[in-house]
Amino acid sequence: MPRQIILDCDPGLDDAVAIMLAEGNPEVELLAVTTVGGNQVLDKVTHNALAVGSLAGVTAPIAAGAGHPLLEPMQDAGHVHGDSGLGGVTPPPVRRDLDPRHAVDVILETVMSRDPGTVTLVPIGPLTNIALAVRREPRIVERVFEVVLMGGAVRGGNQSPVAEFNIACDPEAAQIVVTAGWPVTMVGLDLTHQAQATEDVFARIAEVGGPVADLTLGMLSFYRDAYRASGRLDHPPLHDPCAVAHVIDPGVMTTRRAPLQVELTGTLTRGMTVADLRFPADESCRTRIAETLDADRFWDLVLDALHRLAAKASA
Ligand code: PIR
Ligand code: CA
Repeated sequence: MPRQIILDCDPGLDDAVAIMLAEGNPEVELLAVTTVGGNQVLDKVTHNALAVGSLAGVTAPIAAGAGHPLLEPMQDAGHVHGDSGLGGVTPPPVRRDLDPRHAVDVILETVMSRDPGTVTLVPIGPLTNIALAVRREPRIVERVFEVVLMGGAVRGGNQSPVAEFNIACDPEAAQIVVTAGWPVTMVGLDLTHQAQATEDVFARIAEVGGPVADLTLGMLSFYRDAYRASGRLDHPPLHDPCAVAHVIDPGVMTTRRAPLQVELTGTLTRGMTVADLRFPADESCRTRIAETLDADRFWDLVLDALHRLAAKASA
């Protein structure tokens, strides 16, 4: 049985690759793709989800959610993901419809209509939709199998010295999600910075060929330039596919159980994910932090998915 997931995203260059990994890997079944304002405004990320979903052959519903965080003003990451949210590439043509429902309704209807303990939530943008879903129907907390999110950081952020972008965009939503009581695995920057697209990765993607590889290379080139321009990393980290990879193959990374909360009131530290790593956490602790990535295994998963999508597209 493939793992059934809802991918809540803000595409976004690395989100686009996460969609392709989820669609291209037979171990996961996409039940829905939902969008949230983050890397770009809601209209743009929703368009991008439809465009990437069209190219990848996503048949699951795609639905738009919250355009603004619960409390913070909306701030995008156009400096990294470009004005369109997909970097410099021309998005593929949209060949499918947007689901008319709100993302929160899609999440709730999907989780509540399926067997308990079967649906995994994979949020890879700000956590606004997931927090709204918890508040609207708290019973989803017992019903969801687990939440595997990309966000947060233990050893240093990208939006501030201590806060990661997805959490910093909507800290209140993040705190609702990580303290809800369901199992949460936080795949944060500590882990995702080990998923850097090196020259070798670019070469392997080029070998895939066809529109899927062309789109991916176009996006990653822009993403690489953005990381180099900021002086941060020479090889861009593919944050969001790491969360999907964990669902496909938990052995692709090590995780550690740790109590987790989000700082909401610090003047310098708002949006920081505070994990208590001082002692081994006891068994009742339901939050985990991702630590070490098996990068070779990770890239094999990404490349395998791209090959499958390319084969599907040319079939
Ligand atoms: C990536 C992101 C935001 C800012 C930067 N500099 C880089 C997006 C990614 O889509 C990912 O989900 C998360 N936010 C990483 O911080
Ligand atoms: Ca994202």
